[in-house]
Amino acid sequence: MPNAAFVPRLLPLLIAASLLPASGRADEAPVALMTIVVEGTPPVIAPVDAGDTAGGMARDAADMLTRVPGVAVVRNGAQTGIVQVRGLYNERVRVRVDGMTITPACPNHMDPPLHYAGLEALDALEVIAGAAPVRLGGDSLAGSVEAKSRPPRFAADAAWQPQARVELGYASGNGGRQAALEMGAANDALSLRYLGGYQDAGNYESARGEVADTGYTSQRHALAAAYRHGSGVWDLEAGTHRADDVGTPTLPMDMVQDDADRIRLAFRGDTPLGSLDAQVYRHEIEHLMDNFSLRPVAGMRMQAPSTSDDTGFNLALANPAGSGTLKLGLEIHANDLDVYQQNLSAGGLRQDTFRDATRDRYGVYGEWEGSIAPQLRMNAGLRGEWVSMDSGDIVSFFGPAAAAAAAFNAQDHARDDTHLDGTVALSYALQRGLSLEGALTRNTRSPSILERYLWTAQSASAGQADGRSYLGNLNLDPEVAHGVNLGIKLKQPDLRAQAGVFWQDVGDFIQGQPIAMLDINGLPVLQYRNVNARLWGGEASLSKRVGAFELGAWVSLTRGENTDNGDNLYRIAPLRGGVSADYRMESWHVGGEWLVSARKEDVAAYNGEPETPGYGVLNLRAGVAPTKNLKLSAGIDNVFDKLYYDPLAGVNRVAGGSVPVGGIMPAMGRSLYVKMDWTY
Ligand SMILES: [Cu+2]
Repeated sequence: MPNAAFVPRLLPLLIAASLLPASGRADEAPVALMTIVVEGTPPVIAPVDAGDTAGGMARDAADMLTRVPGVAVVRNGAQTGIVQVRGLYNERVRVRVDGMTITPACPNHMDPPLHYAGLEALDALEVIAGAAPVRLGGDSLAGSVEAKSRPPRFAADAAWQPQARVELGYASGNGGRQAALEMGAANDALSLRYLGGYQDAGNYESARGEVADTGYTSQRHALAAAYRHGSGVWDLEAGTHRADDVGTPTLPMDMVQDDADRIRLAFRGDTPLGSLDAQVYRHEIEHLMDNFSLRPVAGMRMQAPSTSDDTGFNLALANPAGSGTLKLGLEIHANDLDVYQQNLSAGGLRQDTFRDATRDRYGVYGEWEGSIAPQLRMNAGLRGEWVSMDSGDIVSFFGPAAAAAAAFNAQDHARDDTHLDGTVALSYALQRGLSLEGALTRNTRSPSILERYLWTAQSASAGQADGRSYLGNLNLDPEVAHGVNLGIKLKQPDLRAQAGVFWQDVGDFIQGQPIAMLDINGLPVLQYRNVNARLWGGEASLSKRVGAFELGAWVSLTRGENTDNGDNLYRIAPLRGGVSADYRMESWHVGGEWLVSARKEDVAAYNGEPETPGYGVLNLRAGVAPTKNLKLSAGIDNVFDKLYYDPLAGVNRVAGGSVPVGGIMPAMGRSLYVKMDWTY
């Protein structure tokens, strides 16, 4: 019998045109081509198990986003996926992990926020690639990505019930092994759990040979307790994350060790003031990178330790108002960042990169969503944000940097910015299942610590990986983006289709600009400056069920331009898409997908971005569920062992491997994988 659960998991799509806060789930992305559940307005998101995948072995949470229309992943290493939404990435996209805003400790973003979203606990990866409601924005320009861990499961009565879950996986392409374990017990009021995860892989094989410096090891442990009382649920979770020897071959160093600890306390429930959602958290990272542990070193042996501490508080209160719901919220986020470099070939000589740098944010918002006419729904919100930044003086520096350090220290480093953002989104139902959508947005982002306080030219660029040296700028203004989004959405029992287009104008876009100073390679240093930029594009997707067949197709196009000089913006994915077909029965399924990318020709001249050829790659998958609690899956990625290049994977900087220094990173060759998922 065909699987009756065709519904949302099949038809996903179009986060692209999700003008209203329709959310998408990418948690099952490796399974089918389209695995995002989009449920119109208001968002309805049924938790789906992220481990419930019939194929693919994700290396990090960002891996699950590569098939989401409008979303791409910028990658400098196996566990360093940086989310790109409609051409914007890094701090320009608001990414939260269990409600936490995590600031990478690495000045090259080897540890972007999703690095800390453990696969063993991941329940949903909710993506909005279009206009986001203001409650999910703040100090960012595009979309929203929220990684959510599996919520506690309470039992029906006071008797304690054991809970367990085991996941195991292996992929041949990099000898990748992963395991996840969840154990605990719950009754109707209390839930106590341990969650653990382990991942390990060697260098991967491309179609042309082993690619050096691409392995990784990481482990995570967490204890989670939840208490239910009436309509309210208290959640207390504490965890650790340890990553070791994670190669980042497109950057000058590798992530040798990255340790993070976190604790968070959350409450969700009804109160006399309304429906309350509140959380307080602390997330601490210790990061170490060097240029000699995982790769041959030609010159000086260098290392760079860093720490990043995030403390945050979020509060949201929802109440009925008129024909809809009014949400009022407060968000506080404080980051402390310290980074220094050490020259181990010169007796451990030390230079501060950032010393006692702080970046604090205070946001307040009000958002209303509801019907304003029989067929017309609206989401309208305003958000104010205050960003306060400062940096300590530079104390340690290498000899040649003495003058730059003195010049930096002579200036006042404190900077404050005020933002006023807004979103107005409308959805008009033409007929049942068919709607037109439109949204206007204004978003503001203040400069990062790197962009403001990088006082001496360094190869630190939030992971641009262009081999260039960057310099900060104390005189930067915040970026302000104005966007227009239009879309159409069709939702029928066996067919879903969506299409959307967008246009976003970014005033004071922050980009490195060549200045009259040469770096050690003889190239002009790029100093962060305010320019003007424009991004536009669109996405379309289709998902259709014919008998037991599920058919899908999607396409994404994004273009970005520096409108001051006409140059393309750097590292934006070219035209891409895919088609998929799966045959699904009650207890088994088989299927495949063909992913395609156009040649990347719209490259950025200012930092010498290389072009990449177009490609098509075939993946096959199958799965069987012999019992209700057991799922087995297997597949072959890149069936024809094709040599191809991910347009966002960067250029190799590690000598001695099959890829020359300066060569574009090839993608993984043919890889067989098997996975098991058992739940009790
Ligand atoms: Cu790093």
